[in-house]
Amino acid sequence: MLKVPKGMTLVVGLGVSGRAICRHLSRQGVPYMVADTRAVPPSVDDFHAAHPGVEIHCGPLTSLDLSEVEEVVLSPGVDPRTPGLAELAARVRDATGEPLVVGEIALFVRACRAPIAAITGSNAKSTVTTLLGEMALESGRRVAVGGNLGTPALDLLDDEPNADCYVLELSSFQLETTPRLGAETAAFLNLSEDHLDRHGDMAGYRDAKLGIFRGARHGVINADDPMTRPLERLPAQDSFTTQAPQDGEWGIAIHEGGDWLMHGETPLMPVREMRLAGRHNHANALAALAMGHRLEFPMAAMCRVLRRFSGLPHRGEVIAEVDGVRWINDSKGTNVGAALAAIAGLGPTLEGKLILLAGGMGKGADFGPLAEPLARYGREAMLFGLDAERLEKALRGSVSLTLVDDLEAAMARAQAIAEPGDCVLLSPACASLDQFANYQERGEVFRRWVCRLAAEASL
Ligand code: UMA
Ligand code: ADP
Repeated sequence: MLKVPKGMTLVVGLGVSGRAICRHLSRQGVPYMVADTRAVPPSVDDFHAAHPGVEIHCGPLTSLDLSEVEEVVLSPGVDPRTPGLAELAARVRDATGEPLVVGEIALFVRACRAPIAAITGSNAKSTVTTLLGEMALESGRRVAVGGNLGTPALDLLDDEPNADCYVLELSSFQLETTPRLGAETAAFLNLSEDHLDRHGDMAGYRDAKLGIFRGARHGVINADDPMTRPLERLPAQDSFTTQAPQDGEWGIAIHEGGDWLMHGETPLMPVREMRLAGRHNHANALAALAMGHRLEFPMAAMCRVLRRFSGLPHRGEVIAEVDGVRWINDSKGTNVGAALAAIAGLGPTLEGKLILLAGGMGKGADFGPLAEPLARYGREAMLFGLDAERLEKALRGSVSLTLVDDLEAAMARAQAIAEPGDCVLLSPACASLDQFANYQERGEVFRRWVCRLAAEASL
């Protein structure tokens, strides 16, 4: 059994975060070694070249003696309940009183000297994080944006050591291993089923997400989703709703004959001037505004961002309209809540019907909630990937359903049955990893196929 020497930190995981953790510890002069539970983790040779002399252990953690380890720092993809870690997780470090097993964000909090704005939720994290980052820039702030999205949090400290604000997207995996975040402002956007394979049940998943509020000076919650409420009242709190705002909430109300974004009684801007479409995106805008207001960004600057921001790739992205049929890439719709928001957001805007392309790894989720909006707006759903049959069972009786082998077959069938005015929506309600490297690759397959179709149609 390999013993981790006394005083040595153990980094678990050789992915994007693991490497950022190693770079951070190297900069801090902390001695560490690395473990990865996989027999052959990706790009070990590159790691050796970048960190000569750092020992790497591959395989089960149970074959490591961790009795004298200084601290264990986990990558987000590693479950703290992994065999070999479980009994350590209950212990604290004598030196700091912090748990012995923590994640990358715990190290970030220790080293960060500027206010943190942190965003979590089952969906819309990347959209709100990017919006808030853009609002900070437009307000003349020196901001660094990353976390679960883009640059790993610890690399931000090195890239932007003089940032006056860090905007972080945080996943339940990252929050689960963060003892105290201490954010200046923290938002919990929404909660729907996801990652139950890791967190066990909705209560465990919500608990992990509520970690966003530990030590927060200000919280932003979704008044339309009571599951986003913290268990104890925070020093200051704001809420957003897609209804008329009550008691100083951020919401939407009729003003000058149209829907406006509102802060309490104050109209901010008409929603039709936003480039992002759909009620779910109006909610996202309100969440970003509430956080930006707390950070004292000028309202005019924030509204300028909302007028120009057209969204991120793979999130409700219109790729082309071919023969009157719109093809939309929402490959980032990796869970039921996201697909639901996309279908319910788009459905009412269509002249024709919706053709849904869905499937992949369902992560144990209940697909039942998709049946009602599909029955209302759908023409047909093409189902592919690992959980296609489970989807078929859950959606039976809502729209006609076709099981196909893969996304390309789904697109060919969609093209054959679509009528002018229809919309073909890739919003899979599932992770992509059974048939693709990631959701981006899935979205790119969709994009390339549609671009080819559009080119052929224009000949
Ligand atoms: N793994 C092992 N054994 C190990 C280490 C990793 O089996 O010892 C596996 C994990 O179970 C996982 C994969 O390897 O399947 C990658 O895990 P990782 O923790 O090494 O991942 P990173 O490459 O460090 O990327 C992580 C986030 N990934 C996860 O949380 C799974 C990235 O979020 C994030 O951008 C990056 O850190 C930078 O902070 C991606 C993600 O899918 C986008 N996040 C989930 C989501 O958004 O739903 C939470
Ligand atoms: P995340 O980073 O949480 O995955 P993204 O901003 O990348 O969030 O969006 C992911 C998916 O969530 C997209 O497919 C989008 O259609 C859907 N979505 C966007 N806004 C909302 C919302 N307010 N509620 C539910 N789903 C949403």
